[in-house]
Amino acid sequence: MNNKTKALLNEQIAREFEAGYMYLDLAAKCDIKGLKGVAHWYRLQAEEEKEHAMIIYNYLLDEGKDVVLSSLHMPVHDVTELKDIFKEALQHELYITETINNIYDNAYDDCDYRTMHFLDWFVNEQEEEERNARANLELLELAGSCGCGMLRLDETMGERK
Ligand code: OFO
Repeated sequence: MNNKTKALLNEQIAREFEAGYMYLDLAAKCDIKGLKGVAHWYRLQAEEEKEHAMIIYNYLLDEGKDVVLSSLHMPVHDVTELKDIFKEALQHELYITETINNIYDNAYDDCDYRTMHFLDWFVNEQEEEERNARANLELLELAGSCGCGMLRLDETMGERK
């Protein structure tokens, strides 16, 4: 693994924690609106992001590389409407996909097959992350503006295990 890949993986640890931080923020925004199910969905997502960060953290250590933790930035903007919250989540996942692809490019250029193999999991995961974020937007579209629809959406998202 070259130094650039090592630095990018270290930065990605922060990106994943930031994603978790963002989802916690979105959870709070939904909770305060009474959307407890959506808040639950985002809380679980925040946990998942922490796991993603730890997968990279452990990979670096397993490879005998230094883990260098950096400051976290709050990635979320000032959103209050549920549609904007869902869009924000999708935009963020698209951004995370770009960052993963960028590390992959670097590993590819360096013929770092082990890191490419390691990153394959993240490439697949990002496909799922984007799909989930789009599915939430579709659910919102289906719910429409009536209270019953929103209640159903909240129940559905609250069932996430
Ligand atoms: Fe770590 O997948 Fe979302 O951001």
